[in-house]
Amino acid sequence: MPIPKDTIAAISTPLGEGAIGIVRLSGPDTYKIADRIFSDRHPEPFSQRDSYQLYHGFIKNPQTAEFLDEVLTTGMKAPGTYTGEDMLEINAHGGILVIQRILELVLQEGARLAEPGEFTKRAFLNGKMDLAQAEAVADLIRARTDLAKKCALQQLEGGLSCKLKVIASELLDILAELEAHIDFPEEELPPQLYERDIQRIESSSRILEDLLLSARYGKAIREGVRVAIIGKPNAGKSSLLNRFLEEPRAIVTETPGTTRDTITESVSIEGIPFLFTDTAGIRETSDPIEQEGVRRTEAAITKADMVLMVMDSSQPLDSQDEDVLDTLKKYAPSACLGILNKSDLLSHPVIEKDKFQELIKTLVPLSALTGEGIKELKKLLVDTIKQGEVTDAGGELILTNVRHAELMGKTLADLQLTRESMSSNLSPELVAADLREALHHLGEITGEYITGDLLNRIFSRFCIGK
Ligand SMILES: Nc1nc2c(ncn2[C@@H]2O[C@H](COP(=O)(O)OP(=O)(O)OP(=O)(O)O)[C@@H](O)[C@H]2O)c(=O)[nH]1
Ligand SMILES: [Mg+2]
Repeated sequence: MPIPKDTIAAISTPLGEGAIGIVRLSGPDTYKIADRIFSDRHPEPFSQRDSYQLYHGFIKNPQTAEFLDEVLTTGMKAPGTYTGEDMLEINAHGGILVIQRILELVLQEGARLAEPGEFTKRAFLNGKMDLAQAEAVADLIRARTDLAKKCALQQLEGGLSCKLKVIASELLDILAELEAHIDFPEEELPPQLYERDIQRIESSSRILEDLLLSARYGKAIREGVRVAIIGKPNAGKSSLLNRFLEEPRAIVTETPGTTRDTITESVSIEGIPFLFTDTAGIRETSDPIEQEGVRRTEAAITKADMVLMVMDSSQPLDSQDEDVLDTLKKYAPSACLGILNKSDLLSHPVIEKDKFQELIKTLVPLSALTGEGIKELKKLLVDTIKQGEVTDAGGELILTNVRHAELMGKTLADLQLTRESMSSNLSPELVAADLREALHHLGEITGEYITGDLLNRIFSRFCIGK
């Protein structure tokens, strides 16, 4: 993609009343515009001042001499800037009107209104960061939990790019060797030509596989984990929701059938957002309101990433529990935990594990009333999401971007093909073609190989002014 030659401008702070609003410019005409609209007591023009200094002064319309605002302005000279171009930041008073008028003025003086993410796009095009890093900027702005923020920062600092660079350079080495062999006639090729290369490709694949495994956890961090709390009436579902929230959000009574509608609330556990949905108890009923409630319960199960089936462990399992199990069987959710509630009451009956085994691997005793066992359940929820895939969320790199995960999957498939071609002792030409595909997909993650369309799509996710 060609590097743009025009100058862009945008309001970089949220629109609304605030103490300060910032108008940002980037591009070759930045200082020319600054010289025309900014004035203060210094005699030399703004363009001759030092970079990264804050100047107090005034914004005036040079065509009408109208005074717009008293501001603090910073100029930053290329190439040592965010975009790699000349940049200007005008800190004005934060009213909607003031800041809009300053933007209009810089547009009148020759700047163009920036598209969403265009500043960061320029940073990418000018080689200030690769695409994976640029995408991390958007993730950082959107981060809602500390962990999401940490993952985005790690990616922004080049954590992912660095790993991918090591792999790419290893693959390029192999490719260079293959290309050296291409001109040899077949019979002169050494036996076991590929033996070492197969091993090298396997170890690169392993790194990619590990990263790809972390993507599931990354999705949880980004979008939250949907957990449906289901069970027969009166099992203690609403009590469990309230226990997670540590507040009496849902109505709890001793009358079976209390909850009629689903209630969803979010709770952050170890930095992962969980969205818990309390549901109406599942049972055969002729009450149309309760029937609709049960229908909504079933919808919640289909949407859930994980299901908690709550049972009243103070009583033997009954036909209503069997009905719940039948419903579960129908929707077969991927992860399901059994909650043996009311553990504070006496007479723990032996739960017939066989009945569950197919659907529920783990049974957790707890008391939603006293809170006993809830800590263990929370830990289990987090572990189920991690599933041993990420041993230490603090240190490991976690893949949070769907685009990256897809491309990594493609790269791995290409590497698998390359390995197979090598094992079948195909000619270096053919093996090289497979390997080139892998490098291409890898390069799409960091933006080495990328089309203008895709770039536009990626940056349109950004906010204006970033
Ligand atoms: N002893 C004891 N009682 C509990 C426990 N959990 C819930 N209960 C009681 O069981 C009754 C039903 O609790 P809810 O939380 O309303 O049960 P539910 O599953 O939401 O019921 P429905 O909304 O009617 O389907 C209430 O009287 C609760 O106080 C527990 O762990 N121990
Ligand atoms: Mg309830």
